[in-house]
Amino acid sequence: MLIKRPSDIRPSEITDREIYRARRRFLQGAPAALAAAALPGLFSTPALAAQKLPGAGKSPYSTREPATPYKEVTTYNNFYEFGTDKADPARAARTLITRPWTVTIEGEVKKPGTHGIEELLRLAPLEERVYRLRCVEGWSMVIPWTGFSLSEVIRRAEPTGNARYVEFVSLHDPRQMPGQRSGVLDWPYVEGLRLDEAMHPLTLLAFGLYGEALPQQNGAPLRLVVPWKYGFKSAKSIVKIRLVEKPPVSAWMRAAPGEYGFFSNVNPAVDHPRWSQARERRIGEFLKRPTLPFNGYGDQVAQLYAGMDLKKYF
Ligand SMILES: Nc1nc2c(c(=O)[nH]1)N[C@H]1C(S)=C(S)[C@@H](COP(=O)(O)O)O[C@H]1N2
Ligand SMILES: [Mo]
Repeated sequence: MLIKRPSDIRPSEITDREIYRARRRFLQGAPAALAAAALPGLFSTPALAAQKLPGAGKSPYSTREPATPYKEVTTYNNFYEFGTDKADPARAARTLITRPWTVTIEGEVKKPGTHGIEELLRLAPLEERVYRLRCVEGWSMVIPWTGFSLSEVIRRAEPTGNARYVEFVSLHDPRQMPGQRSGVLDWPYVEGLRLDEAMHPLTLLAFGLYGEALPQQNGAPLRLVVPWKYGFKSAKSIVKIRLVEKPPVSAWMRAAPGEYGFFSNVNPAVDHPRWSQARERRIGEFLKRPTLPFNGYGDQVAQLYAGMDLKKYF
Protein backbone atom coordinates (compact mmCIF):
# COMPACT_ATOMS: atom_id res chain seq x y z
CA MET A 1 0.00 0.00 0.00
CA LEU A 2 1.25 3.43 -0.86
CA ILE A 3 1.43 6.31 1.55
CA LYS A 4 0.13 9.63 0.40
CA ARG A 5 -0.35 12.85 2.31
CA PRO A 6 -3.89 14.13 2.07
CA SER A 7 -2.55 17.49 0.89
CA ASP A 8 -5.63 18.03 -1.24
CA ILE A 9 -7.88 18.19 1.81
CA ARG A 10 -8.63 21.53 3.38
CA PRO A 11 -9.52 21.58 7.08
CA SER A 12 -12.14 24.22 6.24
CA GLU A 13 -14.17 21.60 4.42
CA ILE A 14 -15.47 19.96 7.59
CA THR A 15 -19.12 19.01 7.30
CA ASP A 16 -20.58 18.89 10.77
CA ARG A 17 -23.60 16.86 11.74
CA GLU A 18 -25.89 19.84 11.16
CA ILE A 19 -25.02 19.89 7.48
CA TYR A 20 -25.50 16.12 7.44
CA ARG A 21 -29.02 16.51 8.86
CA ALA A 22 -29.79 19.28 6.37
CA ARG A 23 -28.63 17.06 3.54
CA ARG A 24 -30.90 14.31 4.82
CA ARG A 25 -33.88 16.68 5.00
CA PHE A 26 -33.16 17.76 1.45
CA LEU A 27 -33.09 14.17 0.23
CA GLN A 28 -36.32 13.36 2.03
CA GLY A 29 -37.97 16.15 0.08
CA ALA A 30 -36.99 14.75 -3.32
CA PRO A 31 -38.62 11.30 -3.66
CA ALA A 32 -39.69 11.61 -7.33
CA ALA A 33 -36.24 12.50 -8.58
CA LEU A 34 -34.76 9.65 -6.57
CA ALA A 35 -37.26 7.13 -7.95
CA ALA A 36 -36.32 8.18 -11.48
CA ALA A 37 -32.66 7.94 -10.58
CA ALA A 38 -33.10 4.34 -9.45
CA LEU A 39 -33.19 3.10 -13.05
CA PRO A 40 -29.64 1.98 -13.76
CA GLY A 41 -28.01 2.93 -17.05
CA LEU A 42 -26.24 0.28 -19.09
CA PHE A 43 -22.70 1.33 -18.34
CA SER A 44 -22.93 3.33 -15.17
CA THR A 45 -25.15 3.80 -12.14
CA PRO A 46 -23.91 7.06 -10.65
CA ALA A 47 -27.43 8.13 -9.60
CA LEU A 48 -27.74 5.11 -7.32
CA ALA A 49 -25.26 6.74 -4.99
CA ALA A 50 -27.92 9.31 -4.08
CA GLN A 51 -30.57 6.68 -3.36
CA LYS A 52 -31.85 7.09 0.16
CA LEU A 53 -31.99 4.04 2.40
CA PRO A 54 -34.92 3.27 4.70
CA GLY A 55 -34.68 5.00 8.08
CA ALA A 56 -31.98 3.63 10.35
CA GLY A 57 -32.08 3.38 14.14
CA LYS A 58 -29.33 4.72 16.35
CA SER A 59 -26.63 2.43 17.70
CA PRO A 60 -24.86 2.47 21.09
CA TYR A 61 -21.69 1.60 19.16
CA SER A 62 -21.58 4.99 17.46
CA THR A 63 -18.77 7.37 18.34
CA ARG A 64 -19.74 10.94 19.15
CA GLU A 65 -16.67 12.27 17.35
CA PRO A 66 -17.51 14.52 14.40
CA ALA A 67 -17.95 12.70 11.12
CA THR A 68 -15.45 13.27 8.33
CA PRO A 69 -17.06 15.41 5.60
CA TYR A 70 -19.05 13.49 2.96
CA LYS A 71 -16.80 14.97 0.28
CA GLU A 72 -13.65 13.43 1.80
CA VAL A 73 -15.33 10.11 2.58
CA THR A 74 -16.34 9.77 -1.07
CA THR A 75 -13.30 11.20 -2.86
CA TYR A 76 -10.35 9.94 -0.79
CA ASN A 77 -10.60 6.16 -1.20
CA ASN A 78 -8.68 2.93 -1.36
CA PHE A 79 -10.32 0.61 -3.89
CA TYR A 80 -7.52 -0.88 -5.98
CA GLU A 81 -9.98 -2.41 -8.43
CA PHE A 82 -10.33 1.19 -9.67
CA GLY A 83 -6.74 2.38 -9.39
CA THR A 84 -4.15 2.95 -6.68
CA ASP A 85 -4.45 6.71 -6.33
CA LYS A 86 -6.79 8.02 -3.61
CA ALA A 87 -8.69 10.07 -6.20
CA ASP A 88 -9.09 7.22 -8.72
CA PRO A 89 -12.12 5.34 -7.32
CA ALA A 90 -14.43 8.38 -7.19
CA ARG A 91 -13.88 8.84 -10.93
CA ALA A 92 -13.43 5.29 -12.17
CA ALA A 93 -15.97 3.36 -10.07
CA ARG A 94 -18.89 4.80 -12.02
CA THR A 95 -18.55 1.75 -14.29
CA LEU A 96 -19.48 -0.55 -11.38
CA ILE A 97 -23.01 -1.88 -11.94
CA THR A 98 -24.61 -2.53 -8.56
CA ARG A 99 -28.06 -3.79 -9.63
CA PRO A 100 -28.87 -6.61 -9.95
CA TRP A 101 -26.39 -7.92 -7.37
CA THR A 102 -26.25 -11.22 -5.56
CA VAL A 103 -24.21 -12.54 -2.66
CA THR A 104 -23.50 -16.28 -2.37
CA ILE A 105 -23.15 -17.77 1.09
CA GLU A 106 -21.45 -21.16 0.93
CA GLY A 107 -19.01 -23.58 2.52
CA GLU A 108 -19.49 -24.87 6.05
CA VAL A 109 -23.16 -23.84 6.40
CA LYS A 110 -26.35 -25.86 6.63
CA LYS A 111 -28.23 -23.30 4.51
CA PRO A 112 -26.03 -22.22 1.58
CA GLY A 113 -27.62 -19.96 -1.00
CA THR A 114 -27.49 -16.97 -3.30
CA HIS A 115 -29.37 -13.88 -2.18
CA GLY A 116 -30.33 -10.71 -4.02
CA ILE A 117 -29.20 -7.40 -2.58
CA GLU A 118 -32.80 -6.26 -1.92
CA GLU A 119 -33.46 -9.42 0.08
CA LEU A 120 -30.29 -8.92 2.12
CA LEU A 121 -31.22 -5.29 2.83
CA ARG A 122 -34.49 -6.43 4.42
CA LEU A 123 -32.92 -9.17 6.54
CA ALA A 124 -32.63 -7.06 9.70
CA PRO A 125 -33.39 -3.50 10.84
CA LEU A 126 -30.88 -0.98 9.53
CA GLU A 127 -28.83 0.96 12.03
CA GLU A 128 -26.66 4.03 11.76
CA ARG A 129 -23.19 3.20 13.08
CA VAL A 130 -20.71 6.05 13.27
CA TYR A 131 -17.34 4.28 13.30
CA ARG A 132 -13.72 5.30 13.20
CA LEU A 133 -11.84 3.79 10.24
CA ARG A 134 -8.04 3.59 10.53
CA CYS A 135 -6.13 2.83 7.33
CA VAL A 136 -2.86 0.92 7.69
CA GLU A 137 -1.27 3.81 5.78
CA GLY A 138 -1.66 6.14 8.77
CA TRP A 139 -4.83 8.15 8.14
CA SER A 140 -8.26 7.83 9.67
CA MET A 141 -11.83 8.98 9.18
CA VAL A 142 -15.12 8.92 11.09
CA ILE A 143 -17.90 7.57 8.89
CA PRO A 144 -21.66 7.25 9.57
CA TRP A 145 -22.43 3.87 8.02
CA THR A 146 -25.87 2.32 7.56
CA GLY A 147 -26.19 -1.43 7.95
CA PHE A 148 -26.56 -4.22 10.47
CA SER A 149 -24.31 -6.74 12.15
CA LEU A 150 -22.86 -9.33 9.80
CA SER A 151 -23.92 -11.92 12.39
CA GLU A 152 -27.53 -11.48 11.17
CA VAL A 153 -26.52 -13.05 7.85
CA ILE A 154 -24.16 -15.73 9.16
CA ARG A 155 -26.56 -16.88 11.88
CA ARG A 156 -29.32 -17.48 9.32
CA ALA A 157 -26.96 -19.56 7.14
CA GLU A 158 -26.39 -21.87 10.16
CA PRO A 159 -22.63 -22.54 10.29
CA THR A 160 -21.67 -26.19 10.75
CA GLY A 161 -19.41 -27.38 13.57
CA ASN A 162 -16.45 -27.21 11.14
CA ALA A 163 -16.80 -23.48 10.46
CA ARG A 164 -13.89 -21.60 12.07
CA TYR A 165 -13.23 -18.72 9.67
CA VAL A 166 -15.11 -16.58 7.18
CA GLU A 167 -13.75 -15.60 3.78
CA PHE A 168 -15.06 -12.54 1.93
CA VAL A 169 -14.65 -12.23 -1.83
CA SER A 170 -15.12 -8.98 -3.73
CA LEU A 171 -16.42 -8.80 -7.29
CA HIS A 172 -14.01 -9.95 -10.00
CA ASP A 173 -14.91 -8.39 -13.34
CA PRO A 174 -12.12 -6.59 -15.21
CA ARG A 175 -14.68 -5.11 -17.64
CA GLN A 176 -16.21 -3.13 -14.78
CA MET A 177 -13.07 -2.86 -12.68
CA PRO A 178 -10.23 -1.48 -14.78
CA GLY A 179 -7.70 -1.87 -11.95
CA GLN A 180 -8.09 -5.65 -12.26
CA ARG A 181 -6.37 -5.48 -15.65
CA SER A 182 -3.21 -4.69 -13.68
CA GLY A 183 -1.35 -7.12 -11.46
CA VAL A 184 -1.16 -4.87 -8.41
CA LEU A 185 -3.02 -7.60 -6.47
CA ASP A 186 -3.89 -11.21 -7.24
CA TRP A 187 -7.61 -10.73 -8.00
CA PRO A 188 -10.24 -11.06 -6.70
CA TYR A 189 -9.79 -9.11 -3.47
CA VAL A 190 -10.15 -11.61 -0.64
CA GLU A 191 -10.30 -10.98 3.09
CA GLY A 192 -10.98 -13.12 6.11
CA LEU A 193 -12.02 -13.10 9.75
CA ARG A 194 -12.09 -15.69 12.49
CA LEU A 195 -15.70 -16.80 13.03
CA ASP A 196 -15.93 -15.13 16.46
CA GLU A 197 -14.69 -11.85 14.94
CA ALA A 198 -17.22 -12.12 12.14
CA MET A 199 -20.01 -12.80 14.67
CA HIS A 200 -19.03 -9.88 16.91
CA PRO A 201 -21.85 -7.30 16.96
CA LEU A 202 -19.44 -4.49 15.98
CA THR A 203 -18.67 -6.21 12.66
CA LEU A 204 -20.94 -4.42 10.25
CA LEU A 205 -22.41 -5.28 6.88
CA ALA A 206 -22.81 -1.79 5.44
CA PHE A 207 -25.21 -0.80 2.66
CA GLY A 208 -24.91 2.95 3.00
CA LEU A 209 -23.16 5.98 4.42
CA TYR A 210 -24.52 9.38 5.41
CA GLY A 211 -28.03 7.87 5.13
CA GLU A 212 -27.67 7.11 1.41
CA ALA A 213 -26.88 3.93 -0.50
CA LEU A 214 -23.11 3.39 -0.65
CA PRO A 215 -21.41 5.28 -3.46
CA GLN A 216 -19.61 2.87 -5.78
CA GLN A 217 -16.17 4.09 -4.65
CA ASN A 218 -17.01 3.13 -1.05
CA GLY A 219 -17.86 -0.45 -1.94
CA ALA A 220 -21.44 -0.50 -3.27
CA PRO A 221 -23.77 -2.22 -2.94
CA LEU A 222 -22.51 -3.85 0.26
CA ARG A 223 -19.25 -4.09 2.14
CA LEU A 224 -17.76 -5.15 5.40
CA VAL A 225 -16.73 -2.67 8.13
CA VAL A 226 -14.53 -4.05 10.92
CA PRO A 227 -13.72 -0.93 12.92
CA TRP A 228 -11.00 -2.32 15.23
CA LYS A 229 -8.90 -3.60 12.31
CA TYR A 230 -6.95 -1.75 9.64
CA GLY A 231 -9.19 -0.56 6.81
CA PHE A 232 -8.08 -3.18 4.30
CA LYS A 233 -9.89 -5.90 6.30
CA SER A 234 -13.17 -4.18 5.36
CA ALA A 235 -13.74 -5.73 1.93
CA LYS A 236 -15.84 -3.79 -0.57
CA SER A 237 -18.44 -4.89 -3.15
CA ILE A 238 -18.77 -8.40 -1.74
CA VAL A 239 -20.18 -11.22 -3.87
CA LYS A 240 -19.25 -14.26 -1.78
CA ILE A 241 -19.14 -15.17 1.90
CA ARG A 242 -17.57 -18.56 2.57
CA LEU A 243 -17.50 -20.31 5.93
CA VAL A 244 -14.30 -22.36 6.09
CA GLU A 245 -12.18 -24.49 8.42
CA LYS A 246 -8.76 -22.96 7.73
CA PRO A 247 -7.67 -19.30 7.91
CA PRO A 248 -8.26 -17.70 4.49
CA VAL A 249 -5.26 -16.19 2.69
CA SER A 250 -6.16 -12.57 2.04
CA ALA A 251 -5.12 -10.72 -1.11
CA TRP A 252 -2.80 -8.54 1.00
CA MET A 253 -1.17 -11.52 2.73
CA ARG A 254 -0.58 -13.09 -0.68
CA ALA A 255 0.98 -9.86 -1.98
CA ALA A 256 3.20 -9.11 1.05
CA PRO A 257 3.01 -11.74 3.82
CA GLY A 258 5.65 -10.01 5.97
CA GLU A 259 3.69 -6.75 5.97
CA TYR A 260 0.05 -7.74 6.32
CA GLY A 261 -0.97 -10.39 8.82
CA PHE A 262 -4.26 -12.22 9.11
CA PHE A 263 -5.49 -10.34 12.19
CA SER A 264 -4.40 -6.78 11.36
CA ASN A 265 -5.87 -5.38 14.54
CA VAL A 266 -5.11 -1.68 14.89
CA ASN A 267 -2.14 -1.64 17.25
CA PRO A 268 0.09 1.40 17.94
CA ALA A 269 2.66 -0.92 19.58
CA VAL A 270 3.23 -3.04 16.47
CA ASP A 271 4.81 -1.11 13.63
CA HIS A 272 4.40 -1.92 9.98
CA PRO A 273 7.83 -3.10 8.76
CA ARG A 274 8.19 0.13 6.79
CA TRP A 275 6.57 2.71 9.10
CA SER A 276 5.33 3.41 12.61
CA GLN A 277 1.70 2.81 13.53
CA ALA A 278 1.87 4.93 16.71
CA ARG A 279 0.06 7.94 15.27
CA GLU A 280 -2.46 8.81 12.61
CA ARG A 281 -3.76 11.78 10.69
CA ARG A 282 -7.51 12.23 10.97
CA ILE A 283 -8.58 13.44 7.54
CA GLY A 284 -9.42 17.14 7.86
CA GLU A 285 -7.12 17.69 10.83
CA PHE A 286 -3.62 19.11 10.69
CA LEU A 287 -1.86 17.60 13.70
CA LYS A 288 -1.45 13.87 14.08
CA ARG A 289 -3.18 12.13 16.97
CA PRO A 290 -2.14 8.96 18.83
CA THR A 291 -3.50 5.70 17.46
CA LEU A 292 -5.46 3.70 20.04
CA PRO A 293 -5.20 -0.08 20.59
CA PHE A 294 -7.97 -1.79 18.63
CA ASN A 295 -8.71 1.66 17.19
CA GLY A 296 -10.39 2.58 20.48
CA TYR A 297 -12.73 -0.46 20.49
CA GLY A 298 -10.69 -2.44 23.04
CA ASP A 299 -13.45 -2.53 25.66
CA GLN A 300 -15.63 -4.41 23.18
CA VAL A 301 -13.13 -6.65 21.42
CA ALA A 302 -9.92 -7.13 23.45
CA GLN A 303 -11.30 -10.33 25.03
CA LEU A 304 -11.38 -11.96 21.58
CA TYR A 305 -7.57 -12.02 21.77
CA ALA A 306 -7.03 -12.88 25.44
CA GLY A 307 -3.72 -14.70 25.89
CA MET A 308 -2.57 -14.11 22.30
CA ASP A 309 0.80 -12.57 21.47
CA LEU A 310 -0.36 -9.69 19.27
CA LYS A 311 3.19 -9.06 17.99
CA LYS A 312 3.31 -12.58 16.62
CA TYR A 313 -0.30 -12.66 15.48
CA PHE A 314 -0.24 -9.23 13.84
N1 LIG B 1 -12.37 -4.85 -2.66
C1 LIG B 1 -11.62 -3.96 -2.00
N2 LIG B 1 -11.93 -3.64 -0.74
C2 LIG B 1 -11.19 -2.73 -0.05
C3 LIG B 1 -10.05 -2.14 -0.64
C4 LIG B 1 -9.72 -2.50 -1.98
O1 LIG B 1 -8.74 -2.03 -2.58
N3 LIG B 1 -10.54 -3.40 -2.62
N4 LIG B 1 -9.27 -1.24 0.10
C5 LIG B 1 -9.35 -1.35 1.56
C6 LIG B 1 -8.66 -0.28 2.27
S1 LIG B 1 -6.97 -0.30 2.25
C7 LIG B 1 -9.34 0.66 3.02
S2 LIG B 1 -8.51 1.79 3.99
C8 LIG B 1 -10.83 0.75 2.95
C9 LIG B 1 -11.21 2.15 2.49
O2 LIG B 1 -12.62 2.33 2.53
P1 LIG B 1 -13.22 3.74 2.09
O3 LIG B 1 -12.62 4.10 0.76
O4 LIG B 1 -14.70 3.54 2.02
O5 LIG B 1 -12.83 4.72 3.16
O6 LIG B 1 -11.41 -0.20 2.05
C10 LIG B 1 -10.80 -1.48 2.06
N5 LIG B 1 -11.56 -2.39 1.24
MO1 LIG C 1 -6.33 1.00 4.03
